[in-house]
Amino acid sequence: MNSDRLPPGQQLAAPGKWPLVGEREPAPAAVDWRVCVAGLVDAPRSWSLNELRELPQETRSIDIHCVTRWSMLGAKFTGVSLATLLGDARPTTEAKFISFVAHSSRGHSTSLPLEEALQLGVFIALIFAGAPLTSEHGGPVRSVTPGRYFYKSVKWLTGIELLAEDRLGYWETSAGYHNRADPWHEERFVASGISKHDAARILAERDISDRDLLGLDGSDRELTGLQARGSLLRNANFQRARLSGACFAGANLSNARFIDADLRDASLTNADLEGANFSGCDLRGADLRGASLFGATFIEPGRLDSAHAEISTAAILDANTRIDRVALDALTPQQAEFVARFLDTDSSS
Ligand SMILES: Nc1nc2c(c(=O)[nH]1)N[C@H]1C(S)=C(S)[C@@H](COP(=O)(O)O)O[C@H]1N2
Ligand SMILES: [Mo]
Repeated sequence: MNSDRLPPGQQLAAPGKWPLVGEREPAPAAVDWRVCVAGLVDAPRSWSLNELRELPQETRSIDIHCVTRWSMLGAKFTGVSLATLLGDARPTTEAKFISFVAHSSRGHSTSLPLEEALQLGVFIALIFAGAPLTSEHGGPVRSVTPGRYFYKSVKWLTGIELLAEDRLGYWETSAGYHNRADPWHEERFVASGISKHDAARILAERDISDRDLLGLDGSDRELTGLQARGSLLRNANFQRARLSGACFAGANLSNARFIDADLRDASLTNADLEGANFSGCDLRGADLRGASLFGATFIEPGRLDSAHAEISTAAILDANTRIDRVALDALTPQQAEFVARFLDTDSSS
């Protein structure tokens, strides 16, 4: 059905549910919200919301793909094309990159090559599904970049800056997100800077708490009781690793792979498990309370239709596996249905 519109490794979010990702609110707003275009342009200028509404509006149906593996197809946004704004501001010939800056407490931004932004048809959205964009989803105005992971679409847009050199955005610098972000090529994260040899040395210490180890390869290792409290392990590979009794409390394991790993009695409390893959992983006695589960996988989606899911593709859970029932809201319906079978009502807090 929609499989030709779903890039590799993505799953549909629950129908009608638009997950909230990243910052939840803008910085306290000035009364008069303006979007300005500045930097390498002939005519720097800014628009109030009313002035934006007076420009030619377009409505576009966009397939949203979040790097944490949920997708929402056919999201209807209405707003002004970037080309319209740049037609007025006129980038100089030196302008090669464009940065979209949010009015947010962490000064969030993201960037694109200018030519690519125009080719992709970036636009500035004020309306979602016929109603003003809600604040949590970037209202009053956000950028929308079709054809890229959704972190290339900034919420609470106030600044558009034309640049000669690229200026990496928030996720691209602080989280190792890939700067090209093409979902069809799964450009989620930059490659790990840690060699397999260094990974072995680091893991031999048995305590990697609070360390930044993006993309660490711990596959096939004997890591029983590993201490990884608060460590940054986005995109880490723990395929088939023996991790029973390990502690990942508060760790960032976004998009980490635990396929066929042994996580019995491990603690993953308050961990960021967005997009993590637990197919075939033994989670008996594991504690996932307080963890964020957007886009997490517990059973390979392809196997869900068959009544007899192959055992190797499904996580192993039991009544001692601790997962907050509310956290299931972040899963796709199929994943939630699979996990819910194992939760007895007493163990969900
Ligand atoms: N200002 C701002 N914009 C942002 C983010 C953020 O944290 N702050 N997160 C990005 C990411 S990673 C995603 S997936 C989308 C999420 O938008 P949503 O919360 O409306 O789904 O916003 C993007 N734009
Ligand atoms: Mo995202």
